[in-house]
Amino acid sequence: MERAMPEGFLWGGATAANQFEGGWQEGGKGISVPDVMTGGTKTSPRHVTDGIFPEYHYPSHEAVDFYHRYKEDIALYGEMGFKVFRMSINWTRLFPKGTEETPNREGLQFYRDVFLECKKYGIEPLVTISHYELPYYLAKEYGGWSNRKLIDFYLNYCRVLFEEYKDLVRYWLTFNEINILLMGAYGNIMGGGILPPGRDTKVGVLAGLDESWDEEQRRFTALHHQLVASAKAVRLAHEINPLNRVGCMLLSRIAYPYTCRPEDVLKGQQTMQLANYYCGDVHVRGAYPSFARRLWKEKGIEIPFMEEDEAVLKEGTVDFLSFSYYSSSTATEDPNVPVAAGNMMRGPANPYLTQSQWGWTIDPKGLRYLLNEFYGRYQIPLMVVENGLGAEDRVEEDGSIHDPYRIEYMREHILQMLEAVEDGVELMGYTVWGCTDLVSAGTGEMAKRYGLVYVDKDNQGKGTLERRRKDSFYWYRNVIATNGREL
Ligand code: BGP
Repeated sequence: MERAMPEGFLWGGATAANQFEGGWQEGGKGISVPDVMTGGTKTSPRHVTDGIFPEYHYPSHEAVDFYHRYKEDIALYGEMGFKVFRMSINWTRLFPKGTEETPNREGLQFYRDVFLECKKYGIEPLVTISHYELPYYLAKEYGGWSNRKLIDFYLNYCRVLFEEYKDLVRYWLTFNEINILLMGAYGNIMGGGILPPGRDTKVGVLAGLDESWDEEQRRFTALHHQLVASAKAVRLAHEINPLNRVGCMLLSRIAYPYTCRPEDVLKGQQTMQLANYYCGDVHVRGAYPSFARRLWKEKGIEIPFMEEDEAVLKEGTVDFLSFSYYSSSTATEDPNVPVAAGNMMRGPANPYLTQSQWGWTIDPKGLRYLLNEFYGRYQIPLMVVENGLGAEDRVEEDGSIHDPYRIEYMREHILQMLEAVEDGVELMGYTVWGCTDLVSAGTGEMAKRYGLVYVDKDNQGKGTLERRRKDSFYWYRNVIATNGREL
């Protein structure tokens, strides 16, 4: 049977401003939370510092310089035949502190130029409004999203975006991986802009991302505020332009039962319910799921519901659901099963699957499983907006880069998406993560490369920033040209 994606399928790639753009102090941009995050490695965590200190390397400051090279980058996307380019707006480029009423015109002009450049190649921008880029001022002075006032600052920012780019942007995502706020220190800082209490202030380090510091109540509060903000943004987007299509974005999670013991099956179910449906239900169905009440009670969490919230959530449901998918994990109630080190999702290693160089379990069939799970529950269009392989690449003497491992990873995942489409899933598109090499969010490294386009830059920040096509570039170009018929 010949398989292909549906007509109009949105093939493309995905990036985030703080990992891609650089130009951190140009054009009137303010400081955002990632701008105070140091580089780390596979084995040493990134740190958050209280301000900028010359002894540290901050990878977001230059990133890979999309700010100055966007024409060249977008031309390469045009060459690959992208239909869509997922990118995020750096909030601080428009509102340096986050509290201003009127936006910085230079920042607005930059994104206008980027969108116009996309249009030249027939590429639709898919814009993430908030991708781990909270203004540092809002984090420091307001306590990040744990403060309800952020809803208004965010909506003011959204209004400017929807009005300013009314004729240029159709597809929006309100928050990247909103459910990261369900996950410890990383969720607090990157997702919520909730900074840890100061310590070791001589070197300015507030906390490392792997530290056990956590504030569960504040995380759940922040998440509620984001969900309300997202619902209000959806309504606003539709009011300003009925053609706007607004989606949510989840960090998807699979937790296969480690054994068929009912205890493990339940544990797997509960893990997936919380990770996928706690936020998914609010976004798509307009209300928290039934299991949430028990969870809050058992954790002793109070959700700060305001009178208007119930109606706001009901009325602000999304047009489509998008998610990131890289790997799967397992779940067990048995404390004696060793937890696999380096397995990002944390759980016993799955003996049937292999792992990437960074210890992320590779599971293409999991993507089909997940697409069926989401579609079965929600019955709205889905989009895979992050997927890809972070790996080390080698540049050959003649300048070529052979990355069969990345092609293999993408091929297997696209095959499973084709299967899911056969299963009846309504799939809108696929944007491979980090289509041009960029800074890793988790470790702050350059060595963990996802790109189809190579960027000459190393972990210390050295390199010419020159772009080079990898083998995967040509392969993906053909996949797009044949709409998935030739893999
Ligand atoms: C997601 C983030 C991205 C991206 C990706 C890969 O969680 O939305 O910003 O970076 O993960 O993760 P990493 O960069 O840590 O390899």
